[in-house]
Parts: sequence; structure tokens; C-alpha cells
Amino acid sequence: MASKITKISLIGIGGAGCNTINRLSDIKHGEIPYINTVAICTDKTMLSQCKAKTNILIGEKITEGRGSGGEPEIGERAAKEGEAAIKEAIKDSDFVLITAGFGGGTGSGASSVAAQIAKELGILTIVVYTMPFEFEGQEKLNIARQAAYNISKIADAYLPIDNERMFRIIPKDISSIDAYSLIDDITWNLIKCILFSTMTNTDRKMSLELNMTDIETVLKNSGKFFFGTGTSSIKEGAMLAYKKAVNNPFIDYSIENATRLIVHINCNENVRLKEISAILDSIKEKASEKAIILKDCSFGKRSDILVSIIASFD
Ligand SMILES: Nc1nc2c(ncn2[C@@H]2O[C@H](COP(=O)(O)OP(=O)(O)OP(=O)(O)O)[C@@H](O)[C@H]2O)c(=O)[nH]1
Ligand SMILES: [Mg+2]
Repeated sequence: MASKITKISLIGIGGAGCNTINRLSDIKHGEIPYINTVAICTDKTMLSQCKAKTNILIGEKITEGRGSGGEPEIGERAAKEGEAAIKEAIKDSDFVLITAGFGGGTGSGASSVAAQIAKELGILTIVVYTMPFEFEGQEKLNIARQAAYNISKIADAYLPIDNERMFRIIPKDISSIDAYSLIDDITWNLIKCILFSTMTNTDRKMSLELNMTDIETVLKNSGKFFFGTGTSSIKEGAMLAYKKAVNNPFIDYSIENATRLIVHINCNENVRLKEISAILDSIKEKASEKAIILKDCSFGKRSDILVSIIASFD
């Protein structure tokens, strides 16, 4: 089979979205070279520091590059003004992942416009967003809720991450950058899972069990979805990585009653078949009786085991 790489665009919107792209560029540089990164922001200064492949300043006529002032209506109008540039930056993509922090004006207002543009281009469109911390106040929460509602009407699938929930489970002395990095890891692992599951690249030793159609089976028009990853050493066994993945502490729902699932196991060849079958048995037990369960193993040089699960619901 010819080498075919899924073209993924990661779009970071607003301050939080730009930060995510920057942190991922810092840490993950070179790990996956062919991901298209696009930053969209109303704040010129913020954008000038962003390391995305394409930086798009939106709403310059309205805001003069000074941000949305916390107003989602401005974020939305700004994104509409930037429609042509957004379209140009993502038009060749097979898959778009939008990331933003909801609660401010830009991410909350512009995300649904960007999602709409991607959808109209016929691209599978997924959104990972955060809900604000309690200490940010009721107004930001209301803005975020409205943005979440808007996105649920447009995106194929979305993953809400509650900052407050994260705040309750992480060590209290962690820096805010490290805390946000934990959320970025979810986004990054999701991208890796999609990419590894769909690539038929001959220089990696892949089992070629899934393709983009399978990803669509699970994520197209599916609404809220579940995603989790976990790692373990070969000695600890794949089951531990699986348990960490299904118990993703940042998400307040589980794979219980999921109707479409992808389980992706990334490991070296020392992982035993019976470990993989035990994982599948456990998933079958938790998911809906009628669930479609798609499995993919990719065997690389890694010394640990990475299990990722994407699940959606009817
Ligand atoms: N995941 C993540 N969330 C963040 C980060 N910084 C802020 N947030 C959250 O994201 C929400 C939105 O903040 P920003 O992204 O700065 O807002 P914006 O979209 O740029 O909107 P305006 O600044 O009002 O134009 C905040 O209320 C926080 O809850 C970050 O670096 N990562
Ligand atoms: Mg901002």
C-alpha cells in the first residue's frame, strides 16, 4: 500500500489555544513533523509570539489587534472577518482539531466559526476545549457554557475538559504552566492516536488495521466523546496502561455504554497477545452490547506501552 499520511491541522484559538500550540511546539518538536499548526487570535502581541506554522490575526478592523475584551460576539465577528485566511490555512486537511479555553471572548466566539468553516470544507472537525476555573467567576462560566452549546451544534465531536476538576485532582503546588501542560498532553495524545491509527507509513512497523474511515465511524457527527491514554512498562503489562486510559481523571464520564470505540495499542513486539485480548474483553464488558470496537496495534521501538481509547455514544 502506498504511503499515505493523514493531514491533521491543529488550530489553537485565543490565548489558551496559542499557548497550547506553543507548549506543544516546545516539547514535541520533531516528534511528528507533518502536523499543520494554525493559531487564530485577536491579540496581535500574543500572536506574534506564537510558533504555529500559520498565525492568523482576526478582527483587526474591529479590535485593532488588541484582543476581544472578553466579548464572544467580538470573537465571532472577528473570525468571520478572517474566514478567507482560515479556509486557506486548513483547506487540504483530512482532520481538524480545534483547541481553545472557553470563558474569554476569542476562543468562545471564534471556535464555532472556525468549526463551521472546516465542516463546510468537508473536513472531520473535532474540538477540545476547557471550561473555566470556579475562581474565574460566573460570567466567564456563562460565556463558556454558551460556547460549549454552540460548538455542540457544529463540530463532529467535542471533548470538554473542566479546569476546576483538574484543579481538584492535581498536586496543589503545581505551577499553572505545568497544570495546563497536562491538558495539552490530552490534546497531543489524541492527535498521536489519530495519526498512528491512520498512517500507512512503511518506515514504521505498523499494523494497518485502521484508516480514516474508521476514525470517521467513531467521530463523525458523534457529539461528546471520550478520550483517555495510559502508559505502563512492559513488565507492568498492558492492562495497567489500559486502566489508566479508561480512568482519565480529567473527564467526568466514562466509556460506559459507548457505542463506537477505537482502542489503539502502541508498543513493541514483546507485548503478549493475551494482554491485548484481556483489554478487549474489559472494553466489551463496559461498552454497550451493540458497540463497534475497532482495535489497532502499532509496533515501534518504544520500550513502554501506550494505550489510547476514543469512544463515542449514540
Ligand atoms: N488549557 C489552557 N487554558 C487556559 C490557558 N490560559 C487560560 N486558559 C483558560 O482559558 C480561558 C480563556 O482564556 P483566553 O484563552 O486567554 O481567552 P481568549 O480566548 O484569548 O479571549 P480574550 O482574551 O477575551 O479575547 C480562561 O478563562 C482559562 O480558563 C492555557 O494556557 N491553557
Ligand atoms: Mg486572550
